[in-house]
Amino acid sequence: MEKRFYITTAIAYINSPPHIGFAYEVIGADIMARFQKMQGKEVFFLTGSDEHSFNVYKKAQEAGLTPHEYCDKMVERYKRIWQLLGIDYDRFIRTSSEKHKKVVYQLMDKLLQTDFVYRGKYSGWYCISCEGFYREKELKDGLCPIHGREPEWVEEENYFFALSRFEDFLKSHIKDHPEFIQPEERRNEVLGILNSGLQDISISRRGKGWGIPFPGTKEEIVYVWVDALINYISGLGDNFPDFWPADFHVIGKDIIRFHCIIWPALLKTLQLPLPRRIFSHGFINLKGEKISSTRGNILQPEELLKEYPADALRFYLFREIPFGQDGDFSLEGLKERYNQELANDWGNFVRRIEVMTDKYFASTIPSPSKLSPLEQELTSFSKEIWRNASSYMEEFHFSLALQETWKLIKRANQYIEESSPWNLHKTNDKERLSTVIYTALELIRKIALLLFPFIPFSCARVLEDLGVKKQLNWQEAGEWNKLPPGKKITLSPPLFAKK
Ligand code: ME8
Repeated sequence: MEKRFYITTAIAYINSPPHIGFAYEVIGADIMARFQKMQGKEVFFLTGSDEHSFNVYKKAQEAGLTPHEYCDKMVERYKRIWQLLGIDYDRFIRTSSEKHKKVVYQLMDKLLQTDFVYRGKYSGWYCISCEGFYREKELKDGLCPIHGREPEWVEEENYFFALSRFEDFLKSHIKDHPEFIQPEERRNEVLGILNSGLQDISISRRGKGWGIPFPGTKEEIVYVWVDALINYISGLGDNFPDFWPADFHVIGKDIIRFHCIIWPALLKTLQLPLPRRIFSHGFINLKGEKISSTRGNILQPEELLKEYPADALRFYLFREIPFGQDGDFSLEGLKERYNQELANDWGNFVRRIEVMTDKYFASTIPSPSKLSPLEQELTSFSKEIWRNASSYMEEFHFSLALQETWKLIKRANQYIEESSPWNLHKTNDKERLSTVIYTALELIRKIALLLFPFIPFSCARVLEDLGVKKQLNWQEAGEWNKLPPGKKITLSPPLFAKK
């Protein structure tokens, strides 16, 4: 088994604070990174900021700051929110950092030495929100199909990259590596783009003093998308080339042509291995419309976190929306899932069992005796849940993994009703009572491990209550009898206060 695992998110344009749409992507990557770590992998998780965009430059000017000063402030804000949301990244790469700029410059220099780069004249439409070029037929009623804003007409002489020469290469790479672009719908979309023919792209732009100088030019800067894509290499620092290629680039569906066409073509030209997999998630919408700073319909995690714990947000997004598809964010939905599933189904179960352990066994883990058919059935049921959840996790089917885990939580609650420890206590059936409470504590341990990648704050507390060691292990979520009888547990307040 490959021991290393490298996962990245897109790097955001930081002309506005992170909205829930981008947070969704970063949480998704965090869930995968945590899951892989629990499997004993050496994980490198990269996120960061895409700073050389014109919108960033404009925002800084409006704020009366230099772009650097403006970006420093925004980056602090991003990092603070990621911390609040429990994003356990290894490095935050900034494209304005000297290290990144150096790598970009070197790679551009190398690219210039190939026969895939030539001088040419560009004229066409450009959307500054996408920082992308559009053909006339790609516009929607003359507007950018993603941002709905009017594109600029641009005419410039600059360097071109011969992207059109990569059609066959990309088609056969996608055919030979069906896992390369996920989900399948996006793979088909990329194949569609390839079938309709590629055009060469310009990779240098007339600079406005904010960008990475293009080697050998006086006034040109590296096209911001080429600059940004290289973060996946520069962000590794000394871990390049050991961690390259990336196991997963996690991105939104609006930027697949940059990641699935331009990036692999650049890498191929630079004689570097291609990323193993690119996973594209869908959009978070508000009342059916994509949340975006350009559209101004923003929902900020900062606001939501005043009302709900980070775990609630993390849970809601991934329980509600299959990663890969679009989904609507609703405050009612968040509240309902929080109250019903987190507070009632899961939080109450934990609380009840901890209280009973305290009451019946002075908070000491009891010793189980002979398992009844009820516990035997529960053992095999939970093994099956673990197996299913494991394969769903590998494939980014997070909502299905949670669905499985919820089956176990429901079953666990049912088990307590069926075996009614309070009656066993009344009739002084110590043997049965020990077995039931031990089984219930084991269920908590297993479920908390299954849920840890999703709701790490509360699960860390539960596992700590049970004395589970810090080095969390996914395998152990599939095993029984891990809790040592005789050890004390901690009785904590309820996990989730009802709203
Ligand atoms: O595209 N729902 O930056 P960005 C889900 N800088 N995901 C969303 C979303 C929504 N409503 N809105 C945005 C860029 N995203 C470039 C990336 S990578 C080398 C350079 C996602 O700030 C979007 O799809 O516009 C992208 O993956 C990420 O947020 C950053 O978007």
